[in-house]
Amino acid sequence: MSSDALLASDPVSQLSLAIEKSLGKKDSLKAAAEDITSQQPSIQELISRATTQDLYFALAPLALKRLLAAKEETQERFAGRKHAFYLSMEWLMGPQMDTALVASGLFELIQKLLGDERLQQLLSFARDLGIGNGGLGRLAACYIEAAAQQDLPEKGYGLWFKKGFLYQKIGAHGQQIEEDDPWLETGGIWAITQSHPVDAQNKPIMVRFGGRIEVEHQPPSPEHPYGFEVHKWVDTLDVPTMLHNLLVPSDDGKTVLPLGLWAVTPGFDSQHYLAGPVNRINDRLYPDESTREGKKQRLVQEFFLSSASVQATITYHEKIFGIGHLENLDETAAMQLNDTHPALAIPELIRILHDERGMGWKKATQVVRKVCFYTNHTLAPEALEKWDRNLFAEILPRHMEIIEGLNNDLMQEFDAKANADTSGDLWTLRDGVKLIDNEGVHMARMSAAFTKMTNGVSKLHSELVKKTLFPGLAAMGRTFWNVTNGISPRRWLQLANPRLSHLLTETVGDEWKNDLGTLVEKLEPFQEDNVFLTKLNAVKKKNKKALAALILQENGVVIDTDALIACHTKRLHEYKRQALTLFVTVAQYLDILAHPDKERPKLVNLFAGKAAPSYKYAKDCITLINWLGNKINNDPIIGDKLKTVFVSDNSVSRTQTFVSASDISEQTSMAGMEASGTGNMKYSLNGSLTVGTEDGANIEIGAYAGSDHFFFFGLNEREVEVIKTLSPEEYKRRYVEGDDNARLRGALEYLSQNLACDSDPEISRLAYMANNILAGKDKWLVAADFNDCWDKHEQAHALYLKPLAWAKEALINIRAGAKFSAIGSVMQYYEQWTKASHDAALEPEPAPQPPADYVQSPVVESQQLSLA
Ligand code: NBG
Repeated sequence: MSSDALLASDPVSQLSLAIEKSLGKKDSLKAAAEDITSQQPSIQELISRATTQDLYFALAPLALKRLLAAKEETQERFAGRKHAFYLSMEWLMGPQMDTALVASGLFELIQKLLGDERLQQLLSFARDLGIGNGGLGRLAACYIEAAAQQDLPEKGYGLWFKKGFLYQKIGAHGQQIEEDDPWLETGGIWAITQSHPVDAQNKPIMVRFGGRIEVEHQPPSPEHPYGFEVHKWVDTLDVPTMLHNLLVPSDDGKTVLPLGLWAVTPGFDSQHYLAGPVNRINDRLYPDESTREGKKQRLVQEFFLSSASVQATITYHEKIFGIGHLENLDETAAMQLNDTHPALAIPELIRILHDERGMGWKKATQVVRKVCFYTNHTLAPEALEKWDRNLFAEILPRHMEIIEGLNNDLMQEFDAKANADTSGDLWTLRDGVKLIDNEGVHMARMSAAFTKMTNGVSKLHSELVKKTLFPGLAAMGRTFWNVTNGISPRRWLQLANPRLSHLLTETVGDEWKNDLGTLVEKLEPFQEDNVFLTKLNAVKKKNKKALAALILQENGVVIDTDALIACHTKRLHEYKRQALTLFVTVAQYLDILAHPDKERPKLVNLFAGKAAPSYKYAKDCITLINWLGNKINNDPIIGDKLKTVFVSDNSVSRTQTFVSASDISEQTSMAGMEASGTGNMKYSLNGSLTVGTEDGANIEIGAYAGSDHFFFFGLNEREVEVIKTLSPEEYKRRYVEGDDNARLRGALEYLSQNLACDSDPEISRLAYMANNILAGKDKWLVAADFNDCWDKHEQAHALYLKPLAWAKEALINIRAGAKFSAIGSVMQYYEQWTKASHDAALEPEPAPQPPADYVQSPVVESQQLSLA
């Protein structure tokens, strides 16, 4: 039997060989399409016999083969150029088949072969890749896509997680159930394995853990008249690496960027005391860190990502400049640290430069400060990573020393600055600069102090990062700047909303596909064009049908496609205040019962999002939403006037369906807490009106739309600071008691009473969520913002009753959303990444000073770091 025939013995191979053969014979896709069609009936027969799964596994390799060739070409073209190495713990990439078919040029052919319905089945067949979770992971994905579109040399690095983050199901009480995400079964096919990544000396890239430090005293020499100490990291657990590469293409498939996901080489086995966490490096994203073991697990994962990526970065440079020539590392590399998960890249780079390549300490820190960049994505104290010193020293003893060294340098620098400051004000900021204190080893401070610059992700957030998070470092002259987040137009308009894309292209041409911002001006004339506005409403209605089908399938609830759909979809967190939307929903329910004849649109309140497995409140919130949904959706008096659903297992794919069908985007965080948000941009770009606080990028979206076209509500960040200082009694008096707060009290009391008497203890337990607020215990100021939030919903509902007026507002918000293209944001980063290489030369190492305990003769001594 020939190998072809052997291969072709299963339906997947038969199909893929048949299509490949035709493609191979023809030099144009059109000709190939004709050829394939002329092979009929055989190929059509194959297709009609194939399951969606067969199609998926037959087509993915065909697309991938083309992308791989394009990746090789891209890499050749970029050889020698400065690269941005983008380090991120998570990448929320979303579906792969759609972009792969488009970029490989196969989309139209496959569409022709399969027809629309089967094509849709194919595109939605697989689970999204399980290597990401939320905000910063989706941002990384949008940015690498944008970099590919712009033909920029970027390489992404992350980790491979076999069990993903979590597969969310909903249990009998309405609670979140967490299962392993089986994404690999379908998603693994998109990764191309590189089994033995090597460095510029052809040695395998290994990541080291544990061990101890040996201090060697070197004898005096002309360069070092007093001798010097070498700190050797020995007896380490050396872990071999491999890479799973995903390919991120531009639409035209001419640029394909690699996203390398590090993994421990299979078969690695050890009896070392760190073997447990090392063996679990590729298990799951964000393991529960409420225990010491969990923390250890995360630190091990973070170092694995950081170290391997730093080594790969150095490899790229040394292949160009030779081993050890690293003073000009910034000519070939900018390393973007996406939050602090990869912050260990800083001490690891210093270790390699200083310990392994013999560069002076001062020079090494300067190189790091030219190469590394840091993006902060949160002000939430619990999310700012701090490591316990002992735990850190146990896993990374040499890095602990390096950070101690950095801390000494930093505090000396601070003290010099403070001494020179005549006002004396600086001293109050000193404690906030320390890299190590009672709380542990501060990753965010280290990142802001020892990178070239730090950015926040919206104007407000960047200001707060500088003023409230790092005031000491700002006073020392560290660079802080802002890049407001952006979203990928390909993912969040073209693929998420083909109907709207089509309408826009038909109306103003397709320039927006490359330059989203052009929609701002081009669409303006259509704000008064009723024909266009009617079409816009028709698009939304069709998209609602797809959403209704999803809700029916997932929740068994029928929704009316004329209803106003309000979406609150994002990770569950107290500061994001899903609870506020939930209380407003209760109030809407009670209002309908009390005033059944009031004129109002039918409403659907949709929630989606995952809660971290150890985050109890967030999980309770999910249970409560489902409990409430059950009550409302089954209340015959309510009928289809109000529906409330929680759609499980939120993902990029699901969010695409939500944003395309939504009317109201709920962005209800307590002001000052949401760094930026990108969901707010996605919903706006697809024509939702926002009910939101003055927080994160809401402020900028609202400014572009105009505040009359944006339902801002609640306290702003400065007011929040004031209200937070009220006593619980005063807070309660103002925001819970009295006639003004009757609606909120009604909702809370309804919850409190109905929950308390529920026979299911899992439900009655939840009464605390209402009772706390009734008692004035309201850290996230839900009560303070409730009335305004209610009012803005009422205004929105009234507007929705006038379809053309509503469509006009939707269009204004599409134009505002068009200001937030990831391409614009990436270009801002790129300008800074490439600027770095034109900086001044490194300062020389300071002249050696005799150490206090200077001794003439060299001695070797070994010292075990205390790990108590
Ligand atoms: C999130 C913020 C969002 C922001 C994204 C992307 C983390 C730690 N933070 O407001 O909560 O939009 O980052 O910047 O994921």
